[in-house]
Amino acid sequence: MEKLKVGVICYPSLGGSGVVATELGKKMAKKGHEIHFIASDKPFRLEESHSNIHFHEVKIDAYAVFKYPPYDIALANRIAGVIEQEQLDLLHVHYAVPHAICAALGKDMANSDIGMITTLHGTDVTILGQDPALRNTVRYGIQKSTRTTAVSASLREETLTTIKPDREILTIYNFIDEEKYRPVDPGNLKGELGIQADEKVLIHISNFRSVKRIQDIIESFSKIVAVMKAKLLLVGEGPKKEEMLELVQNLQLEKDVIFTGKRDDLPELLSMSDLMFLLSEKEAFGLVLLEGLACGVPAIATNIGGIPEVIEDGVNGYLVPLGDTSLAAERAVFLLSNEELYERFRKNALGTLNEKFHSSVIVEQYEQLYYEVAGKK
Ligand code: GMT
Repeated sequence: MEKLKVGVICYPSLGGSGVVATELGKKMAKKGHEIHFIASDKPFRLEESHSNIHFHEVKIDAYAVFKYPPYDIALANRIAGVIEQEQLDLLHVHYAVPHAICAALGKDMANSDIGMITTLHGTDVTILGQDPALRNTVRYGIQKSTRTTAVSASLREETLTTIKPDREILTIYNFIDEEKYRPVDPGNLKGELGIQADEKVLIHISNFRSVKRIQDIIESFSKIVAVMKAKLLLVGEGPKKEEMLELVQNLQLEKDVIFTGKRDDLPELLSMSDLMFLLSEKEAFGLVLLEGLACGVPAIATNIGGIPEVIEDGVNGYLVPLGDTSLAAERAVFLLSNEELYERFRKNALGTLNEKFHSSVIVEQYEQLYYEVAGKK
């Protein structure tokens, strides 16, 4: 089969959409395709180089005439340049706003009719798409795309209902790198973090945005730690961190809640954890759940968005209604106190990735779509 030249547009910073874009690009490069990342920074997981991977930086200069640096225009201009210079076969755009619009503009600037795929990741639809000022922009981006995908059936449904595009939307689930995320030996990590051998470890990993409702996790943990020996690891950085530090102080939980900051050793941290918490109010998929499951960590998660497509209630975790911190605590205590049940959940967690979320399955789905959109075989 002919190899393709693909332009990939994504947010390079910490976040699931950037991770998925990067991991997919790496897998496609290994399959022999030429992948051109076009972004404001090198995507943060693009650490290893591969001869099929290229990075085209979008430089955004500040000019006195602009109140805000014109990221969108600079990106469109760079996309146009790369289409022409590299003779791309297609574009794969992650996150609708503004990326799909920039890609459409870039194609127009280059006078190009190459196909373009837009992958919707979540808040591009569930938050930006709710804003009347942006809804038409999201719809425009979808209409300009040859094909649009959503990372869960729930996000697909929500897009069809709220954005009402007159285009089909395909569900292609997220995936993770199974070679990296698997049960590993955490060494003395527990000791280094001041966790005793007989304490259960609960973990939450996120960008600490308000949508993650970390206050619910802390509240739920306060009920758990009242009845069993446990520590809560809060991994990541973000706008809500200060407020969460304060809440922990107010609840006098400083001894048992550990803020680790951003960490690179996620497989080790997950491998020493017993249970993941994700109590978000919106979550199109919840990539971090897959990372946890792959390391054998079941989850307590909210019954919203795409989460029920990843966590099966009573199988690889428990689902709870948004804001029900008592039920979240009750389920956690029940699972952590019952060894046999826990072992079953852990086994099921590890098995979750064998079928519908395996990278080989998902990469194949994207590759087929790439060929279809590029009009090549
Ligand atoms: O939309 C966001 O909040 C950011 C975005 C990201 O770039 O991490 O997260 C979304 O995309 C991820 C990857 O597809 C999903 O795993 C997250 O569930 C989704 N976040 C939300 O829907 C809140």
